[in-house]
Amino acid sequence: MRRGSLADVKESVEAIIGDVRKNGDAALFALTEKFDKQKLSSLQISQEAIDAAYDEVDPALVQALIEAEARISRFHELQMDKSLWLEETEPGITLGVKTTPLDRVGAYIPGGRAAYPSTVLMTTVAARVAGVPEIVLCTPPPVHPLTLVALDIAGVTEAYSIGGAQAIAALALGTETIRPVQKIVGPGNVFVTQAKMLLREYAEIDFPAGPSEIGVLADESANPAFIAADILAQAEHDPNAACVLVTSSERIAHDVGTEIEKQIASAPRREIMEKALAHSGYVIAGDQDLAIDLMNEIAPEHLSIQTVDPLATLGKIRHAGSIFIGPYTPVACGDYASGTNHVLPTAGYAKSYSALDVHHFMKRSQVQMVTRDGLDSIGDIIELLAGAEGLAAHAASVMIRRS
Ligand code: HSO
Ligand code: ZN
Repeated sequence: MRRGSLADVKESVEAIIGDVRKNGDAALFALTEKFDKQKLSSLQISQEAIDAAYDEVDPALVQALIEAEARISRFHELQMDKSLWLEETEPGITLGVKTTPLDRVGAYIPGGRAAYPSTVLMTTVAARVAGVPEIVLCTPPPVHPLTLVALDIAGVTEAYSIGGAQAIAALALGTETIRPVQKIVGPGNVFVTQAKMLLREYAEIDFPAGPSEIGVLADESANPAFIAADILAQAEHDPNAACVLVTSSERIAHDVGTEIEKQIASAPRREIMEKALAHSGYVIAGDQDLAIDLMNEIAPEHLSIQTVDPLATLGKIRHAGSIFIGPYTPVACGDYASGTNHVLPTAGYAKSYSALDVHHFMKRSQVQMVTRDGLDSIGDIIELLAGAEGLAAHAASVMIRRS
């Protein structure tokens, strides 16, 4: 995503937000008819519709989703902090952190050409493992049966068939039917992303996520056919996807190019790939350290490390959404089934944002408990600093306890 492209849709998104704010559910029905060409009888997806979806989905696919969900759950459980820790940091002063899940969050799942049941799992399982009791999902109609099965397996508590900026507005502001959420996560097109950015006053968001990206760091030891396959897997996502190979080896750059030509010839999504490749490319760096510096500058959404000592390379990486190490770790592992999350910052935002995880759905309260003796050990400092700030009542709240 060009960061500037959000600005192009700002006015239209503001109009949609204004409409939802003013007209609530009525705006959602009308906008769904206008943009999705669907006349909805209700906004909420019923449990009957979800149950019926199982009959339309290949049982092997249901099983695949169940197994992916189990791995995603396990990895996200590993991220959990203690819900409360307390430590006596000095005599009479006990400090700690209490971690609490958010009460109600929203996940946006894009619709359109493809169904992404894997994204349903990624956004909502992380919230469920974090302990969020109310997980709301929005996705544009018509909703694919696989999406319905996935949201059931993930443990979503409410689902609505609305998409676009209007879905984000409904989640952030609330309507007659949809109560507002505290945070909205999940990928979307520029309209969705712009709506998320504009509504941050009402609901926190994960991060801006645009078209997919892959950066590959490779040296002489890499397998060009594997690299080409990973590049094409990213390129097939979106005509705006971006793929960059940075290597210290001219031969590898050449061989990856040849492999891409070979593999793309029979690829079903060749047209999309070609558009993505048209603004992708490779860089031959003078040495491996320069290659790593450049990759840190790019801060790709996905980073594939194909070097002779990949863990040494990993040590030097500072910015990447998710990192895939060694020849047998295609990015697709993290897209679907290893358990890591595939909702990741793009467009260089990996410099300042983290991959979606349980921490996005939790907040921390700091806790302290001070005894009379403990208060004596810091009382003078408080009284002095409060006096210097002209806040006599602050000082008095300590003095009254010490006298
Ligand atoms: N690579 C995409 C996620 C995805 N891949 C969904 C397949 N399905 C962005 O991380
Ligand atoms: Zn993917």
